[in-house]
Amino acid sequence: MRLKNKKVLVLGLGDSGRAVIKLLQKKEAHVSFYDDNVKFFDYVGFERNPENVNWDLVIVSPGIKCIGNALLKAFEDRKIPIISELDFAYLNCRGKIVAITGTNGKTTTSMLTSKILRAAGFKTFLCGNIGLPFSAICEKTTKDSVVVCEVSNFQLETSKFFRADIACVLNIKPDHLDRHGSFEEYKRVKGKITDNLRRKDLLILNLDDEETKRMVLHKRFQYFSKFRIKKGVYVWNNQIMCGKKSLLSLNEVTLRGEKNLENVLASISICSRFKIAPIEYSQAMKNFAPASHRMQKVGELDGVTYIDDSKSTNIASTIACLEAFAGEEVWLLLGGQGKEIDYDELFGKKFKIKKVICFGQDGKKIAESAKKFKYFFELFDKFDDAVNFCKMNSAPGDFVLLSPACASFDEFSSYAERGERFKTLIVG
Ligand code: UMA
Repeated sequence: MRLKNKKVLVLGLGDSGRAVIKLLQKKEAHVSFYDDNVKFFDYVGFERNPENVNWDLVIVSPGIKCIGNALLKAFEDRKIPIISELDFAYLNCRGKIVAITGTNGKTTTSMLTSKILRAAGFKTFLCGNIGLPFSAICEKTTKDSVVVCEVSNFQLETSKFFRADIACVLNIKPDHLDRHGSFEEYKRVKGKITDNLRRKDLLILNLDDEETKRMVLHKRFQYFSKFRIKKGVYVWNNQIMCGKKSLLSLNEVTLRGEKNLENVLASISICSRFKIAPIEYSQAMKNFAPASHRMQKVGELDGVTYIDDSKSTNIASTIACLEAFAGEEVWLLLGGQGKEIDYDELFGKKFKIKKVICFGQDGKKIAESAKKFKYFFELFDKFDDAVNFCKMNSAPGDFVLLSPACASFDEFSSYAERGERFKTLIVG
């Protein structure tokens, strides 16, 4: 992508914006940025009135909402090209791209996929929503490298060009409705992952998910399933099969819960396109630890087990966690900044929960729903008080799950910070 001497505006100065700026500077573009909260940045100018400049290109960070954005509308009206950070990275990438999206499980699947590919000798880059912007690594790729990119709806929203050689959609459940406005719109944006697929590209879908099973938006697609199916990757006779070939025994899957099994099936579906020997799957699975704050045991205190699932920021993810711990005596820490989601869906499932501990901005709404379904509950304003209550009142053999179904931004800068705070309150 040639941008020498072109006037380029970068919107948002987070990790994505900074990676984009770095690459633009290498390309000798005239770079400026605009950010609602940052007014100064070494080496690059803050643009006070960006709407008045005739930009050659505008590149948008994922955190910036596009619908109803007056600045972007002004650029659009003036026919100034606008692309997403994901597009920009894609246009500067030389390797094969594996794009993994879905409401939940993206990070685990991306990590496991890259681990298997690396173990099998592929030059693999892991990037995207997982934390390292695609723009930070795209220039390092060569024809023989594979980029495993975790793709979020926020990244897809403004994307026009992004295309994957293999695209995988794990599941679609209501999430980020505060940004997208409705589940229909959320689904539409998710579907954008298929927009630019070429005939030879592959779309991998979860047959066990109500939404993704209907998402056959591309001719060349393949399903995976926890049940026996004729084609694709599936479970049969305690084995993970690809067609007629067994690739991994279920006994070797160390991750807990049905949803994690789906993540493993998705990874194997992707990697099976790279003709990898079964032994590589076993090896990769053997030492695979999911990222922090995902159903992670943080410690045991007075016989009580504490689980950090702070990454569960929507109901579907919390449901998956509760399913994984079914049969245990569970205290559920639920709350934070809500995403305009109805909690009746969770409580209506009649999970066995000893007590629901509600906290944060959405605490009251959660408590009302818990009450409606006759659960015992407690309500706290602050996260710390909620956790301390569990510490004081739980009994040996109990499990305390932090699986909040909400974003963390009412009290923390990220779900990771919330998870770390939980850990500190438990193990010091
Ligand atoms: N900003 C504005 N105006 C706005 C919104 C933001 O000026 O309306 C500015 C902020 O002041 C800030 C900058 O934009 O300076 C932040 O940009 P950003 O929100 O795009 O954040 P990045 O640091 O670039 O991180 C992004 C992803 N963040 C979001 O999508 C919100 C990270 O995903 C991702 O890891 C990173 O790019 C690298 O690819 C985080 C996330 O929360 C983990 N993702 C959501 C999720 O997983 O649910 C989608």
